[in-house]
Amino acid sequence: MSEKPDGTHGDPGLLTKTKPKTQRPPLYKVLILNDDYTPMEFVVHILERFFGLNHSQAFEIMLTVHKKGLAVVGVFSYEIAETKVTQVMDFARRHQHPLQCTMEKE
Ligand code: TYC
Repeated sequence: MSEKPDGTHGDPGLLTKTKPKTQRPPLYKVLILNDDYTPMEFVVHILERFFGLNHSQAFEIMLTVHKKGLAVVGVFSYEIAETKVTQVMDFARRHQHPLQCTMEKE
């Protein structure tokens, strides 16, 4: 039976509403990984510059990465996550630091 704009199927006496399925786009976590060479201040700067964190948030996340090995720095749509990873990797490479940034489906 064809669906009417009100979600019913023509006969007002029949309550056979079709629930509209709203598909949410998948989200991606962006992660920063620890290494032994990238200076702490450089990581803090990256977190402020590319992830809009304030200095104390950036410092805290940098310390988490330093102690635990990695941390999620944000959750984004695929395109935004990919852009952040590229920006971080390019910036780190240009400054000759081995910092690694990756993304992972949530
Ligand atoms: N471990 C680094 C150091 O001691 C600091 C660091 C923190 C590096 C976080 C990378 O994602 C990182 N200089």
